[in-house]
Amino acid sequence: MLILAPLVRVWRGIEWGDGEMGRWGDGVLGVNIIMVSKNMTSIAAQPYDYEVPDLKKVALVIIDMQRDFLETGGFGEALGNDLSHLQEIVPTVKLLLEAFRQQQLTIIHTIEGHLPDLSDCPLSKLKRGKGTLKIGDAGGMGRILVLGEPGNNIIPELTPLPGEIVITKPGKGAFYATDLENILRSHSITHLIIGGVTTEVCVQTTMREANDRGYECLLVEDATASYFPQFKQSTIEMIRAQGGIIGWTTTAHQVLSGLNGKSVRNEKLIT
Ligand code: C5J
Repeated sequence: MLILAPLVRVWRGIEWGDGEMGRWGDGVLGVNIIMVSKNMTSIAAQPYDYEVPDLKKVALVIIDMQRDFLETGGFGEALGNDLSHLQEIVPTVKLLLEAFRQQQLTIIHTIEGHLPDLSDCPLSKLKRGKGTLKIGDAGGMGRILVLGEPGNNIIPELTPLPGEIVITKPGKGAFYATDLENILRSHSITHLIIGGVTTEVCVQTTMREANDRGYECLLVEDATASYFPQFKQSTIEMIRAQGGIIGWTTTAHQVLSGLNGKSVRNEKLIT
């Protein structure tokens, strides 16, 4: 669509087929040509709105919503953590998941876990921690953080459906020693909407890895949690500081409003 407009903030870019490229800038005196992408989705966010040029390019990435981190008998509890902060976000993550399923958008789940012989677990990781149980030990839900064990599965409320991508990862970041980057490229994904646990460990590591690879990342504040609320808060603040140095943050409500084409800013929900 071609619009002639007087002095305004303008999109200086070009649009083609299924995408566009450009940047916002101040209009000069006179007439500006604004190229508006037909498919643009805008989500109210901090430090400023998050724009998705085409929903085909976005993926919901749900990090490590595993029984090992959220349920008793798992890794999180063995490390002496209070699980309630993580359990609180389950309905919100489910809401996002269902919205993405309804709109048939790309969904990626990740699982942190190791091979049964622990050959993919560095000694440093194995030795670290002062918990009652270590990685590979027999816990209340099978061997701690070992792939295929009951406790290593995603919690039943968020079980992936056939067709949804599941990345198993030996590290904290979802890019390290996984196929994630190839999968994103093959799906032409450029924008990641991220939730899951824990905010300052696997979520933040993944977001930083993604940012360095050129992905536009939006963290959903009420769909992520830490065993330590102050770490969650600090992570949110450091991600969006300095004009969004790592990316954007928003709320699930604002993601859903944006996906429905009615970008709503609910300041009360923004932390
Ligand atoms: C941790 C994770 N915290 N998924 N893993 O060890 O954040």
